[in-house]
Amino acid sequence: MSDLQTQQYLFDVQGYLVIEDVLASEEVAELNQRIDEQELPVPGKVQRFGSAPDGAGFLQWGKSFCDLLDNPKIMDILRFRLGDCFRLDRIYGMYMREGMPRGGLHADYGASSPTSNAKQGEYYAFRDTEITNGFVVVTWNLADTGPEYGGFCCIPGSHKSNYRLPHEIAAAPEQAPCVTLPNAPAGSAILFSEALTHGTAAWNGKHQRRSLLYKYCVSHMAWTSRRVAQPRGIELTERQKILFREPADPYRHFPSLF
Ligand SMILES: O=C(O)CCC(=O)C(=O)O
Ligand SMILES: [Fe+2]
Repeated sequence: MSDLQTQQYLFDVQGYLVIEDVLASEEVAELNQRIDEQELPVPGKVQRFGSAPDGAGFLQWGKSFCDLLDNPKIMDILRFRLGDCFRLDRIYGMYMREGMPRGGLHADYGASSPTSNAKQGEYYAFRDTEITNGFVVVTWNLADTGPEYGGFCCIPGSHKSNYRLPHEIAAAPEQAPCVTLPNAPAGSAILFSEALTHGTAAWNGKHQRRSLLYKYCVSHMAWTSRRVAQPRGIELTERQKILFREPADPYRHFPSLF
């Protein structure tokens, strides 16, 4: 799926996109090795590692983590949803071992978001000025995820839903045919809109799940009042530095990344 037009179409229709083979196996191995060196606790109740804010999180662990920030194979796709001016809002890693349970389905924007005033089963008109998908996540898979193993799951197209997620689906997503677990081998990137109803499926893989999540939003928006810090002692490009800027009006107070 290399054609940009096809990627744009599918991202818009599905609310997510899997791009395979973005990272070579050597790059995946290098990132995994850096993570091994951290000697993280065995995943259990804690599923996250290297989070920021505060600090620089896993970006501090090496240049290879910083190079993912604006990997050329994802920048033009991020542009579809976020325009020319966007910033890095949060990052964290996710790791899981066999037998770890699922998380709840959720969406941060749109009808099913906690802040939406959509009522159960009642038509919900989106206001023109409401930002329903100004927030995009890029999940870098350092291990295979998919229907056989678990990992990221979602309801394709739900970012355009007019109704709240029904309780029946939220209570047992593993039994709901509308919930998809996209096949995303190591080295692939999953991009998704935070308006999409999504979650974490239980982990059944013998191998450890390892994903790095980079969360971007339009330049004039922020999820949190805290900021991801630039890593110390690692040279960033001018474009990478833009991603760490404070929220501001696009073009006038926040430069284009392109
Ligand atoms: O990849 C996953 O397991 C889902 C992560 C998630 O819920 C999120 O990034 O908002
Ligand atoms: Fe989420």
